[in-house]
Amino acid sequence: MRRNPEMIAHSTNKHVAATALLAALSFLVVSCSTPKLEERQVPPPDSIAAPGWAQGMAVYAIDVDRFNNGNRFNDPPGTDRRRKNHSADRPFGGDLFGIRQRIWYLRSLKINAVCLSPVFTGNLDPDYPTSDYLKIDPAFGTEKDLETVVAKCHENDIRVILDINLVYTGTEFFAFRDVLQRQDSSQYRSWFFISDFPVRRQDPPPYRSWRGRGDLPLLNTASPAVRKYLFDAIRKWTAPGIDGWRVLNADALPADFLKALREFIKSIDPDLLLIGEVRDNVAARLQGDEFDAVQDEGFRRAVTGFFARDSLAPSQFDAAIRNRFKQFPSLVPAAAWNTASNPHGKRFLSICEDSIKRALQAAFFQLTTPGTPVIHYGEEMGLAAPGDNRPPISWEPSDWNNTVINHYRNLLALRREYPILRFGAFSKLLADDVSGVYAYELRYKNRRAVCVLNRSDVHVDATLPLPALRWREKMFGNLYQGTKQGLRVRYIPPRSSLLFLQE
Ligand SMILES: [Ca+2]
Repeated sequence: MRRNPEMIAHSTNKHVAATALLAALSFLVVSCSTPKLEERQVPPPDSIAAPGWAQGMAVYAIDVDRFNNGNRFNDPPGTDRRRKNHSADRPFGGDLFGIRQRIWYLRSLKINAVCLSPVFTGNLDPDYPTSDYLKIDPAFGTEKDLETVVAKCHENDIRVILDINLVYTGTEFFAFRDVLQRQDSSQYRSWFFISDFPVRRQDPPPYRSWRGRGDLPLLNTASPAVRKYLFDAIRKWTAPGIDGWRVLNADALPADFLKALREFIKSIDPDLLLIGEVRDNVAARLQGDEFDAVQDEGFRRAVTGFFARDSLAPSQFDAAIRNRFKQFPSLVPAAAWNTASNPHGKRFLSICEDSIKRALQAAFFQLTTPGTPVIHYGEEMGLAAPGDNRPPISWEPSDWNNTVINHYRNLLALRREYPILRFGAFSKLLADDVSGVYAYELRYKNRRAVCVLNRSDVHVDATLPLPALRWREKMFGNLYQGTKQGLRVRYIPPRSSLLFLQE
């Protein structure tokens, strides 16, 4: 696949950016007190070996069933094709061909990679119990469909990352079925954690399972036969040219398995990206022997508290964000996969009680801070989800919220145009609990960008401690001249975000 020329330029200048970022983060470490919890955590290394192509990306996460139904002939039984009032527990019919049909849209958004929800047999169920890791679920399409999506995405400079659930399977998994049939004479008995025979589908089950659910038996990843089977599957699906794997619920997997998984995946191609979905304790996962990047809940918690619920004051938000940065390797900001909401739960806009302004501020922050922003399908169109119903999206532009989609398009285009928004070293400028203003600076190659957020419901003024430079504000397009006293910004609209680039 053709590499983005800017990425290559970045890798040659990585040391400069890295030094600036290290300096900024060292300052943060010195200036923050360390909570007790963090003392027990492993400190992040300075650097880990993440592929260069993954630096500075914006990722679009797709729930394959809900994204676009491109082929009605493979719709599973019980499909509910309604986009509005869709039943949460029924499939929508989305498939790989549907993704192929919308690559033009993904390209127009200027995202760099797509991350697809698990597509193996059994993964139509949103708990992703797998019954065969070696086959694509027929509801999603065929192996050829996956190959075509990968090829077409690559033609359009979009990387493809696949999700995989290695923690548990479904009871239809061939090895589990064999255990049900042959009981303790099954050659697959060691693939699970069976405490008692006979094994039946019952609750509580006589085997270890996900959250005590008998339909989701845990896989024994310590078994060499299980490892061989899973690694063979990963090798098979990596062959069409996918660019990486995101491992779901990675902190439920033993560390020695994760280390072996990394070794295996990197032996196929060191340029494959490996991401772990974890809850917390991210630094332990980023020591260079497990993941290149992690998607945790820290970012979501902080932006929800600050932008959606107003439960964090600017100074508390600042502390939460800086604490989070401390857990990541200072030289690899892309290691932090930043999501605003959980795709299986309430969407950010619904958490904001449909306040577009709050959602736009959170998106602004997500797209202008160190890390890899992960946009869940439809978020950029103003898709709301008040519950866990994973709503399908409409492809009628008249159903999209123009203010929201223009905001995302604008910011994603600015990220492409200005490397400082992807690689800039972050430092706080102002966290004013009285006015509600939070401002931060990004620095890259002796240039500065300044982001100012008014998280209040009134117009406010702010003076930012900056040298007397000339600035272009990119959201409204005005020119500003700083003075010896700093950059004075008057009458900042309620719940708005400003982006100043040094002229
Ligand atoms: Ca379909």
